[in-house]
Amino acid sequence: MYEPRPEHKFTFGLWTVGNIGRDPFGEAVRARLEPDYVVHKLAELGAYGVNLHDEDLIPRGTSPTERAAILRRFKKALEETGLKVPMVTANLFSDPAFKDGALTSPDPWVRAYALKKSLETMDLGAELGAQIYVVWPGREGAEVEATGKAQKAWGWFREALNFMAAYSEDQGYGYRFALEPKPNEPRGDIYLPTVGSMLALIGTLERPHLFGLNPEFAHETMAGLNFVHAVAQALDAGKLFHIDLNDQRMSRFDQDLRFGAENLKASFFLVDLLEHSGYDGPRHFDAHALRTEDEVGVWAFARGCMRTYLILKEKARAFREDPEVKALLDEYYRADPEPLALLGPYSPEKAQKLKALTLPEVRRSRGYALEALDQLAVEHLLGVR
Ligand code: 3MF
Ligand code: MG
Ligand code: MG
Ligand code: MG
Repeated sequence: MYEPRPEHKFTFGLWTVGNIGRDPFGEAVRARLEPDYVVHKLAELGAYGVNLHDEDLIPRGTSPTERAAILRRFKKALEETGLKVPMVTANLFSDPAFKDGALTSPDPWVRAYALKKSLETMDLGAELGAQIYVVWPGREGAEVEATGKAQKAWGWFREALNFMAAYSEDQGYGYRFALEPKPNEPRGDIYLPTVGSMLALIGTLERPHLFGLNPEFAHETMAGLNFVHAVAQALDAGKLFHIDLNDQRMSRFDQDLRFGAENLKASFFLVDLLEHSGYDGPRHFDAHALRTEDEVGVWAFARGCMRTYLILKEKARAFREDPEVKALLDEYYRADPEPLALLGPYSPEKAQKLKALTLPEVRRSRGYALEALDQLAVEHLLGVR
């Protein structure tokens, strides 16, 4: 039971299981894993796919002949295992050139270079069959306000996204672009900090239908926001194009913990939401093994992410089918026809009737039975129901 299989659509980034455990204070603790080796290991574990930044596969400065050799080896591993590459993304954060922004650098040389890198990553992804292109604007932010850059950054970012979408159309690549918000780290502040701010930006683009979200559990959580609500809003807008699953303690540095390692209850309601929403995209884990781990720990981490998801999926199903839960929810959403007739689209008659409405006193004193409902969720999670 709870065995991951390709139809569950679990994916990992090369950079996640391949994370060598560097942190701002300490050196690498694990050796680099070859991409084709990662592909074979992930396939053994039951994953569906592997995602990558351009540089995870093709390090900066690789010659065209070396590039071809790397790609041959990688594609062979994909063919041997059946693993897919659903998503690619450009690394617009590691190169020193990007220290004051990539697509929103004040230096047009750097902006042009970041755009070139993005186009080349789209070419690479197309060769590998990717359909989703993630943009994480991790260096598009600031520590110093005195430049006034916050007034220009949106325009530069918008221009770049418009260019990329036009290029994708021109080449017939068919990408859907998934924008990934994060409030901070590595910049003091990042310009597009939340799901809501990304959604607002999409409405200002030339091809809004090609743009959606790649929300990440850790990113909303580190700012103390509710990730389940953020995903629900993205779904409501028809904009959940991809998702980064991991875990995180609130108001700490970027932790990228194993899925479900910290906020079990929020993870439970997230899986509940995803599984009942009709979302059929990849369930991508953007996390990595703790720095304490060797390679054995890396695969335990990867298997743990997927198993926890599947366990929570089963728990969510049982919770929704529990007759006591159903009865409480029926009561919670019970809707009297009288007020219902006054809601919905505007009409002058409804407005008149609304003004004559008196709220029955019992609507003030009633209880919503949420203590009982929440306790049922807790008991399902604890495995006693
Ligand atoms: C940083 C991130 C990134 C993005 C990735 C694009 C390195 O906190 O989450 O991971 O997810 O660059 O998907
Ligand atoms: Mg992250
Ligand atoms: Mg991270
Ligand atoms: Mg991420």
